[in-house]
Amino acid sequence: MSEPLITYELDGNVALIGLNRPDKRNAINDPLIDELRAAVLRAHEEADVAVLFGHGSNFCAGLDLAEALARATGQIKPQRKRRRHNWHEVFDLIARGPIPFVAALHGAVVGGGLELATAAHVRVGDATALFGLPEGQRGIFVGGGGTVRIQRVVGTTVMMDMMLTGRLLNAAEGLQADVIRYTTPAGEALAKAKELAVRIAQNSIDTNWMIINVLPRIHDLSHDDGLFVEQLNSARARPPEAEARLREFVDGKAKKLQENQA
Ligand code: 1HE
Repeated sequence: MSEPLITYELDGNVALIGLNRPDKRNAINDPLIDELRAAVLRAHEEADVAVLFGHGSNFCAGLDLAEALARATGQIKPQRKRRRHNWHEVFDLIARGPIPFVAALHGAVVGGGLELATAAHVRVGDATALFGLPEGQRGIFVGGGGTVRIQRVVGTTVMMDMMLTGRLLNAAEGLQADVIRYTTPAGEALAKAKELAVRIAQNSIDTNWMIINVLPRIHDLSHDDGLFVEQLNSARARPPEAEARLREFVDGKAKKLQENQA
């Protein structure tokens, strides 16, 4: 049997999802997207947080260019019916699903690899990480949600520069542009991502859901509609768990916030 294109492991309440096509630098083809979809849905069922990482020396080289060529030359037939782009579907399952995702990034994080990374909610990059959007050099355009997601993370100016000049950002530049929020020495991104995932898993599941689903939607609303949606959600945040957690603080038994420093 051939190796899976995606590895999956449940470590306590954290799912570890690994891109596993290192000989092709974890380039994303249709079978890999299908396996990623299955892993994400499984994590939704049984984990409270998931970590996304790449096996081998890179996170992900983006779109499988050989498959893209086969499609462009008609060797892969287009589907008879129009349907939602499979990357949009799967990346949205990550970005707007029931659980937060932490991405551990190293080596090349380019094109669709960066689109996938920005579907995650917290991103860690090690010292080897390089972020880029080489679509211009390949004669194609971003298609995995990057115009929406990457543009919101780094802003139009940075994204346009990355796309027009093909410039790669290193870890320090990625940190400055908010592509990542944490950097580590080489080889340590996954350990840091796991540590953050364990910490995130200690939050209320309900609040985590609101953070990843309500916050980005409010970002897209007007001031007035945003405050309205905030009120609907904050009024709803009073499950028995909230009462227990509030009581824990009032009784002086809650963990000190200072323990959460990066
Ligand atoms: C690939 C791919 C790929 C590597 N599709 N096969 N993405 C890109 O434009 C990035 C293309 N890749 C690279 O620039 C480099 O491979 C890397 C910088 C990522 C890594 O370099 P290196 O020297 O470690 O590896 P390599 O020798 O270039 O590649 C090793 C093998 O992986 C080789 O195959 P082999 O059979 O000859 O060993 C490569 O062909 C293969 N490989 N990357 C297919 N991307 C929905 S829109 C999204 C738009 C995009 O993502 S555009 C960006 C596409």
